[in-house]
Amino acid sequence: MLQKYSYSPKLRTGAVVRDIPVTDAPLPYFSLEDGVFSYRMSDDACVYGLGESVRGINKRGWIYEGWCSDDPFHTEDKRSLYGAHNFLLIDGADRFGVFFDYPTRITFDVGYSDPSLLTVTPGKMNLDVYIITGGSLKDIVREFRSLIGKSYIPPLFAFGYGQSRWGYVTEQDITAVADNHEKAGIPLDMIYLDIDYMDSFKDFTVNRERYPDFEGFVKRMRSRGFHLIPIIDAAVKREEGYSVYDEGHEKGFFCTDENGEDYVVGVWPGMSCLPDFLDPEASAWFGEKYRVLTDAGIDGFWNDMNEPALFYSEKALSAAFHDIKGYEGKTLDALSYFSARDVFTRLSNSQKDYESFFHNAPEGRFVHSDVHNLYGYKMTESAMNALKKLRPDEPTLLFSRASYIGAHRSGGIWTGDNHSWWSHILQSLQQMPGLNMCGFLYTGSDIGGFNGACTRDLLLRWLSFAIFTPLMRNHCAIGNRSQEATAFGDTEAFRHIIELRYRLIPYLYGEFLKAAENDEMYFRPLSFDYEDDPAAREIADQLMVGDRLMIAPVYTQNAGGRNIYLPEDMNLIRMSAGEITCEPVSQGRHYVSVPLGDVVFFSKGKLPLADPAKNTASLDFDRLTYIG
Ligand code: MIG
Repeated sequence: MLQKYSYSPKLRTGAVVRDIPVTDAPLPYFSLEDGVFSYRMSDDACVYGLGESVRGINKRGWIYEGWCSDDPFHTEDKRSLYGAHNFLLIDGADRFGVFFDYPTRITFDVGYSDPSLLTVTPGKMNLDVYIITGGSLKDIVREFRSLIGKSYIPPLFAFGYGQSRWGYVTEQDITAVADNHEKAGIPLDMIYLDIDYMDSFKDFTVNRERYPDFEGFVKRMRSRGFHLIPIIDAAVKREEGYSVYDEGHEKGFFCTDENGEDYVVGVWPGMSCLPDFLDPEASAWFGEKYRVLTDAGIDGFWNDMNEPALFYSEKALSAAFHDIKGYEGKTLDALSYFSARDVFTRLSNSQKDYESFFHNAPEGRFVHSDVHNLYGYKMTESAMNALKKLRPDEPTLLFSRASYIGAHRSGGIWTGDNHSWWSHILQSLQQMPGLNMCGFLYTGSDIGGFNGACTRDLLLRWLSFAIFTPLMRNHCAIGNRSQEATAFGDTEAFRHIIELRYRLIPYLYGEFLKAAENDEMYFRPLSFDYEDDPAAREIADQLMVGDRLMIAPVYTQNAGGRNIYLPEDMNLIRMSAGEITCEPVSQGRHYVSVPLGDVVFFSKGKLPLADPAKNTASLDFDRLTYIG
């Protein structure tokens, strides 16, 4: 059963697609006092959900915030990451799902202040609350997903392997990636273009020194089997004579300050303006700009910096230069030195800036801080609405960094700037079910880690997990050690693992399509499939993938294997040096040896395997063998 409770929302977020009449019945489970929703959890209750966040699959014991944040340190003490996914699924004495449709900062204290209390605090009482009850955990998720609408389905090539790096600058850099993978026989479908392909970081431009014949280059790479996937940033450089800026400025399509002047912020291109994605006309205008790249043969994009991330604002920066003068010539003690240093560091993503610019939504004018979590979502929607018109015959690959529930209909997301840390393999695994609950099926993390130095063993283990994530992209930040599958000398082990991904695509893509069509989860915690098994409830480092597969990846350094739990008898499938074997394993706990370079997973029934292929286009879906 699905019930809607309404507390004077000020605008339609667009998260839900079904019109549900507001019920007169009192809100169940929660008491509501002074703008705080409280629910007393039974001792055994698990709390699932909250999409992209830190910590375990069971969210109990920590405090989270729905607040889209550009934060490149995904440590346990954080409360929010790039997405705001306000859905919880409680499974204890009561079983229910609850969605808080609220466009700005909201706090979820899941037994952090009081171990048995769940409290949810929106800043203002302008929201809708949906409560879903009845049936299994899977039934509740299905009902929620039918409320928020169908998940985005990417083209088949998006299930291939992608190589990315901030720091590939020229056409030659991209060609070298293609050559190296070809030479090593490592399958590859996508090569990503980060901000350096642009002219001075201006959206919808191409640096013609670095790509003298961009259109020809895109075509040549396509004929070799590679899709080039450029990045688009949210903010538009303020530069007279740059048509995107000129048009946006003239038509009033940028966010404005309290006086109606364009609000100017510093991001990669320097002083820039923020397209007002909440204004339907501005949204349609920005989306149409992707044409420059689709006309050049581009069929996929990633949207970045759309929390929106702000390094500083023009106003705050000039105030900071004024403030810093006050310190000059003085003898600073430690505290005043630190406050001097903070004059600049505190400028980034500041609440004060978010409170200083405005949107023109259909419902009226809103200060950004009241609608913050919709920005990335509406950018994704702007892009996909246009891409459906620009490329009507084929789906376009699209994923975003920031998101809100609703964005899952228009694109996927990646999980942002993680690190080359072993703990981040596990974190990525633990984020997947929560994201899937909220409709984000096309998702994955930066394989090998974005910041920090990746090692050969880390990349092998990370890939062994990530061959199961729909988005499978190796990406890292500028200045780091190279971490391509071709960067660590011997490439054989990498080739075998990535080849296995391609062999599994008929199963993985098939299960993905089923999950999207039937409003189901592609990745599930074991407890969703084995509700009556108390041991399954505690497993936080294994996942079900589709109907018939279970993964239990190794995520610790120098481990030669790991402990696993089988909720029922299954087949252990092992890929070792390209050879695939299968043996039955009985229900219960086991230690499984997984030498570096081997991949081990489990099946319940037959799995189709394609022949090895160098890319998705050459996969033969008619010639399958079966294993398990
Ligand atoms: O401030 O475009 O998360 O994937 O490589 C950093 C450069 C901006 C952040 C993205 C990352 C991308 C990087 N971007």
